Amino acid sequence: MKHLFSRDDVLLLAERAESSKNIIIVTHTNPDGDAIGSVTALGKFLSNIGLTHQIWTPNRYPDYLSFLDTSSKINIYRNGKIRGDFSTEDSDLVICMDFNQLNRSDDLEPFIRESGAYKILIDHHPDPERDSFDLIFSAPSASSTCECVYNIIETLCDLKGSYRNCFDKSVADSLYVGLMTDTNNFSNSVTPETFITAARLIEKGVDKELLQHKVFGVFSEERMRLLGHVLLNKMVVIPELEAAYIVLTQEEQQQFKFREGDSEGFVNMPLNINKINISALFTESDEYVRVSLRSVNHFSVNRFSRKFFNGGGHERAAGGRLYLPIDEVGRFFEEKLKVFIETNYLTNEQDL
Ligand SMILES: [Mn+2]
Repeated sequence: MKHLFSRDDVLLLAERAESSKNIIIVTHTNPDGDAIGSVTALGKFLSNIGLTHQIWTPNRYPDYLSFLDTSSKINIYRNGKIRGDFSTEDSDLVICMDFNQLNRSDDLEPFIRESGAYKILIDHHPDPERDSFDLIFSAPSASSTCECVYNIIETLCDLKGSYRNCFDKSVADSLYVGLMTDTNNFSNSVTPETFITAARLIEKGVDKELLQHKVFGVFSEERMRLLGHVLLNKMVVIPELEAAYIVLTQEEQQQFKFREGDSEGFVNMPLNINKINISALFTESDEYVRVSLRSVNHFSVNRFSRKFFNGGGHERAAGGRLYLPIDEVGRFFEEKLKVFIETNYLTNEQDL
């Protein structure tokens, strides 16, 4: 295994954790498999070495990931209309995972920003908000935050042999789910290190077929029919821009009994069409339109999202938000895509 982070930083993280009385672990809004995988993996490892902690997510996460929360440690700040009692007042250590900008923690952001606690970031997105953290573990080359956490735990176990048996199968299960989901089942952003990590996790007892089924094989009938509906009736293909997009309204979500996580993977579907290299999914919610962007060429959806969609992420996978009526979203996307392709993208293509 290549060490992604310095031993000194890993030791500093361990010392901080060991001397903290109230550790809070936080991840991003609309948590995905890597978010839930990384917070539960780190949480279970901390429990195994005898350290208590709390885990908070800004809002609900998909039900199918709940099997990773083996000791029901995850608190949800905004669960529907009800808000939990998150506070960083008594916390001496806040660990943020799987996001690069504090605003990705949504309603938790002001608490974290104002907290006097020592703040650590563990993440794989480019350009982390460095000023907001005391210690940063950032590895944009890693497939997932779970790959970063694996690397940190392994380094720590090398340094402190007594920790070795605290890295158990349950920790490995969480990490494997993050690897599997953030790489779209080992098809994007994988490096030799990703496969080495996956192999080591399988050696720890991970049942990869079982996890694959638990994560990718538990959709509802309505979700499958919604997928059929969006591909047949909602996907708009723009061949001259090599792009396609899908707009999912709240009305359709109700019609198909939409649950958190049901649209997972939808945005990747148009990319299976020959010569379609950019894809977008727009999902209407009460307060804004959730934006997911993907590309399979040198088009930077990270920069595209930062410029027009109040978000960001990776070069080929990014998210964002739009504050527009849902029926204006398609036109907005087409317009901005044309502008971006004509200006930024073409002039900066060489340095990507
Ligand atoms: Mn991730």
